[in-house]
Amino acid sequence: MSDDLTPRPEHKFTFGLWTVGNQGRDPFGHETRPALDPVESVHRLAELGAYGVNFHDDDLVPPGSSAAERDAVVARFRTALDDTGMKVPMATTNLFSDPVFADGAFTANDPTVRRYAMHKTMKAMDLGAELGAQVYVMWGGREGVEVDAAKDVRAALDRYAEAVNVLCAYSEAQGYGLRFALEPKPNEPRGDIFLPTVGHALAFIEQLEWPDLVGLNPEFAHETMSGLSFHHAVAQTLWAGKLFHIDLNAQRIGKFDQDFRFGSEGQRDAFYTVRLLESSGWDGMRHFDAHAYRTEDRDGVWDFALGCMRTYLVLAEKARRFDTDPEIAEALATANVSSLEVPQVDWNDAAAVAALRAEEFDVEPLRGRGHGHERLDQLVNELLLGVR
Ligand code: GLT
Ligand code: MN
Ligand code: MN
Repeated sequence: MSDDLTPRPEHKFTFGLWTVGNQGRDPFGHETRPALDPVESVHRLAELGAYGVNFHDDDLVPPGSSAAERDAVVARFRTALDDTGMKVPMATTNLFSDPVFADGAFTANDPTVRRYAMHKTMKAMDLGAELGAQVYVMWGGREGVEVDAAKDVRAALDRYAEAVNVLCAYSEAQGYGLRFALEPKPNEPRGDIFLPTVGHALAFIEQLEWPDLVGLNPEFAHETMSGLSFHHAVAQTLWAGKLFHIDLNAQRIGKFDQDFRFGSEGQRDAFYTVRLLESSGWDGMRHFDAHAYRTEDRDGVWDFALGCMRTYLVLAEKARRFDTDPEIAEALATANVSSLEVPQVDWNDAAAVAALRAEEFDVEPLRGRGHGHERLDQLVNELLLGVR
């Protein structure tokens, strides 16, 4: 049965091979699910209505494969894509699992490790471009420290920028035209990771050789971990013209890296995020970087994947209702929300700036006014709880 909550390719939902393929291993326990064939993931996700899949180099081509083995894997995967119509909009590199990256990849103290990390990324970019990827995510999971004495942070940022510049140069030279999306994360697996938040990463981009080629891949869980608002992070990324990709999932503040099903926690932040994405006209992928609970078998994995997509569609529907509900419109007017869009002073007009300085204000009537936020917020609550 198909309804408004049935995912369809036009919704642009994507999953990483590593998400549905997650086997439930954690720092304390072994795998609870068998490995999943990427070809099966493509077929199952297509049946559920997804648009595409993304991967790390090692998710698709097992490390250590010969050139012939690689080509065979890619050919079989391409057949699955062709059979299902699924796309590969994004690709990335695993620069975190191999112990060679224990001290970092692009920011490892050892120059050979840094060169190897750039080389591995170039090969992964070849693979991604071959399968149609247009966005290249860079999550620097090992770019960080536990021991501050062992790393010069400013030198590490120089080397991080060097790597991004080199990879931009490679993409342009090959004619790949990739847009790079840096993914901030504050901690896990390192004690402190470089570029820990959206704000840090946005500032970093401005120091690069080709800032226009580089944007962000913010993740719900990563901003939430530090107690920050994901919706605000995405809004600022959009405002800067830097939302190149997005990782949707769920996370509770202060907990370990949970990567839960989208909307399973933080539903209000998820709602405001979906409303922002839908109302901004952003045309990127609605990508889920999450995995099923460790308690789940294969069936639970597909319940998880469908759940991510359905919750997005539920929240998009709630956002439409928010925008058409007359009582909410009235409460928004009371809160004077649209007035924030009106600029007050042209800073290029010296007379206007001087006039502001000369202006006299009677602010007394502005004090002690009610802004109606309680009523507005309760209306949002009731909308989300399904009683309006
Ligand atoms: C890893 C990480 C994610 C990143 C992925 C891309 S891999 O699962 O936890 O947040 O987005 O490298
Ligand atoms: Mn995560
Ligand atoms: Mn992520």
